[in-house]
Amino acid sequence: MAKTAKKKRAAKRVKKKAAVAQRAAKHAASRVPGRSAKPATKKVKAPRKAAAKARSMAAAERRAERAARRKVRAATPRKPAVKVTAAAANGLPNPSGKPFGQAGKALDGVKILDFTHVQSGPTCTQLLGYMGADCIKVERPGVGDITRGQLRDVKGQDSLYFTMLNGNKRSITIDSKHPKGKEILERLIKHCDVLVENFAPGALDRMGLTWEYIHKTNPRMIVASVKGFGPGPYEDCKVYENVAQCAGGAASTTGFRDGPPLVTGAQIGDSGTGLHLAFGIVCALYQRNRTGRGQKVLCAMQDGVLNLARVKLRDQQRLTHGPLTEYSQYGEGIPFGKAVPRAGNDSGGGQPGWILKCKGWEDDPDAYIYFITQAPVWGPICDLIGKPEWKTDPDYATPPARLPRLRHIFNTIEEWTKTMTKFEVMDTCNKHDIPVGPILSMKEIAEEQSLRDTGTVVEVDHPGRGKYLTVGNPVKMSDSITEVKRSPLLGEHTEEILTKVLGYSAEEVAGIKTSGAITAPEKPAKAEAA
Ligand code: CAO
Repeated sequence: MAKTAKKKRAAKRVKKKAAVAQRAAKHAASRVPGRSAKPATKKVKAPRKAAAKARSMAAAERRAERAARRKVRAATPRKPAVKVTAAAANGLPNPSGKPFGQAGKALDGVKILDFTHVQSGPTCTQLLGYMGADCIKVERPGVGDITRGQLRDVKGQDSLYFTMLNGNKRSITIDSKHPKGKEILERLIKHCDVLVENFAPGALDRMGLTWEYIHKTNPRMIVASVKGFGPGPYEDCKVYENVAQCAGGAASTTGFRDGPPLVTGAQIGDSGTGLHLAFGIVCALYQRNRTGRGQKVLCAMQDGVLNLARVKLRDQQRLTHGPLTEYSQYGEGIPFGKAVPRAGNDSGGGQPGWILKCKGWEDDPDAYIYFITQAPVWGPICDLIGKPEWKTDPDYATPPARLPRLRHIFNTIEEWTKTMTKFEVMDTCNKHDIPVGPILSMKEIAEEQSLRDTGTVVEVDHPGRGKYLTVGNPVKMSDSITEVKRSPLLGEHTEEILTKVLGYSAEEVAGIKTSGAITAPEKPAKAEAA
């Protein structure tokens, strides 16, 4: 009853407002265009009675108009009222009024149960951490991620291998095979959004953490895994970086034609697959917004490497239609075999390139520059290297004419680059839009101020080992600013997570400690690695 009365009053208010608006509109329409809306200073006063009569006639007219409109409305079928605003159309909240960079981070609120170790998985979760996710890294009591002790440079301290891949995470130690440990893990599964792991095939199942169990415990949980191979003949194999580089087609296409296959220093198998997995996780989180449920996300390292080496699969198919003319082997008259050959430093694209010596190359192994003879800047290249006649010489003037002569062309350019340092070549060429790249040593990169300024190279302070350099977030976002935090000590956040995240009482924590589920066994489970 009260509601109906309220509704009636509200309807009345709306009608009244509409009438006022209508009067205002009529008044505006009756004004002579261009004239001020101000009333004229001299008003002709109408006699009172006449004015009252006019007003009541006008009111009667309006009543009649309203009644007519009501009739029309009643006869017209109603459309559902749709309130369209820019934000509501996408189901999004209104745009934040906070300044960019002060509205939190992209993955704020996302909770990651981080079961990763070594490199591929930790790369993925560190990136998610950089984006604001809360990464809870589960490690074996007393042992932790094996990389804590690998390639140690400071005695007794976490290695750079570990610290540079595990920033922006919290560490909890749990023996996942201990009954109490399993109970803690169950709480973590209920609490988190994503479980990320890169154990050997079958290891997670052997812990009892099967997809069926996880999905039943928390249907919203996304289970993301890195494995060496996808389903198939090698699915049960353990895989490390270089195995993936070889199995993914990178090694057979890297190196020089007359040398063995080569692996590359960039960790395309581990870090590359970690990146792919991070992409899959974010997509699964997005899809979960619609479906409400989690899913399995799998990235095989072989697949990740192949994805990065896809230009070589392109060339494999081109090979069936003839020689690969941009490979210097073509210019040298060496026939192609059945598979894509190693192309040395040939540029992978349609613009020929090579690595050339610069001043000081005799003593400095990195005094080189990558030089691309991009077609549109062929003229300036000829002028710079003192071969202006090549601009019109039919043997050099066009890209197809140059292909069989690439070795000679690059040798000639090198005579010029050897007269300058790599940075001088860079400066000179950039003035003419010629694409070149100095071969930067890791020392030069570590000291490069511009990389520090952008947060790509970051110095972090660690309580055990002191200051170290790490690679910050390579993805820069204007509204999600990355703050790089040091890696956690082994089990640094165990108590904090048990009490503040999982709600265990102090007595319960004491019980868990004595149970052996979070503490190191008497004897270390594994000898410290080299
Ligand atoms: N509590 C108790 N046990 C734990 C534990 C914890 N918190 N964390 C790990 N373990 C156990 C696992 O359950 C497993 O035990 P079982 O084999 O008895 O079930 C054991 O530790 C070893 O795990 P693993 O087989 O994954 O580790 P590994 O060192 O033997 O192999 C690797 C390492 C990388 C080759 C393998 O994990 C793998 O192939 N992963 C997938 C591919 C991958 O990510 N490779 C990238 C490596 S980076 O170069």
